[in-house]
Amino acid sequence: MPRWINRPDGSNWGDFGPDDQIGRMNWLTPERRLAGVREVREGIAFSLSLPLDYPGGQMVPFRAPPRLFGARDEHVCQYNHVWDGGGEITCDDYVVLHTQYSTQWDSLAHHGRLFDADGDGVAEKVYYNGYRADEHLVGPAEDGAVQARALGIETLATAGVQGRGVMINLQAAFGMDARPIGYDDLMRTIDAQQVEVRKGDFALFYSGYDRLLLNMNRQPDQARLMSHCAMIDGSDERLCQWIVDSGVVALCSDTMAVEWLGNFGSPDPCVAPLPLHDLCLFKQGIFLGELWYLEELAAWLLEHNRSAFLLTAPPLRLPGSVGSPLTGIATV
Ligand code: UVW
Repeated sequence: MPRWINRPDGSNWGDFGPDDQIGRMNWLTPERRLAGVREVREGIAFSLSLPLDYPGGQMVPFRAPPRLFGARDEHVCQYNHVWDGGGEITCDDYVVLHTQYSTQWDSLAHHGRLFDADGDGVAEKVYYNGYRADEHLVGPAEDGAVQARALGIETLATAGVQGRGVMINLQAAFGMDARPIGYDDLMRTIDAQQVEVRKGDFALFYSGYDRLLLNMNRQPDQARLMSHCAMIDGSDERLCQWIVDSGVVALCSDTMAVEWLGNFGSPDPCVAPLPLHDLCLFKQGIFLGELWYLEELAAWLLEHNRSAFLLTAPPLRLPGSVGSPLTGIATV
């Protein structure tokens, strides 16, 4: 039985094969990686991760900062532990880590919707390419355990996340005020900054949110964050069409959600809270990278009148997880 008979309007389900789980990342070919390598001229590398205990606190109530513990068996904690005999000491630890707390990749399992994929007249919970809640995205069990048996982040980890990145510097174009960026604003910025976006690229959007957060020193001021920074607006249909047509394999930014959050929490049921998540993760298989640290890379590129670089940004190969921290590297 096929997983779906109906595919959502504007989706590419099935175009990369009936069992595809990486969507547009299929366009990250050896040729596209070589195009990324050709952007390396100086050998300077930029780390693109925040410290993973940022933003600090619980801006999203169900996401908490990482907590480290000493690893132990029933007898002893292996932390500052002196071995019997020669006086050697060892430390082992483990971490309780919300995979989407800080700098992260969203897998295609992060966001789905109620949709009648099997054509029986009843909407069911489905994800990219018709993968289903309970059958493929399993849980939560009584003890809270969950597992993505399809679309988990390991699908991205094994896709070889290295290619040509392009920076679109919204902060340089629009400053630090909160502003939804639609198609016209985006085209003006791309032209002014001479950004050449090609099929198979990673598109990075810099807003200045990372610096705001870092200056808050793990005590994020939500109201201040919400009243700052330009972000791309998924309610603009022409902008969405540009994302589809551009051929990019991922959208990444230094903000919480990549997209403008002005409609999030609207009581109007016709207003989609996260339209870009819907377009990218559910319909098109375009991965989203959030809360990346982009400040130094964006400044360097601006100063050197450049916008393209080699991006190397694999997630953890953590089977069954719907997201992952990462420490991406941009090489210019
Ligand atoms: C938001 O937090 C709104 O986005 P995400 O769930 O993708 O992190």
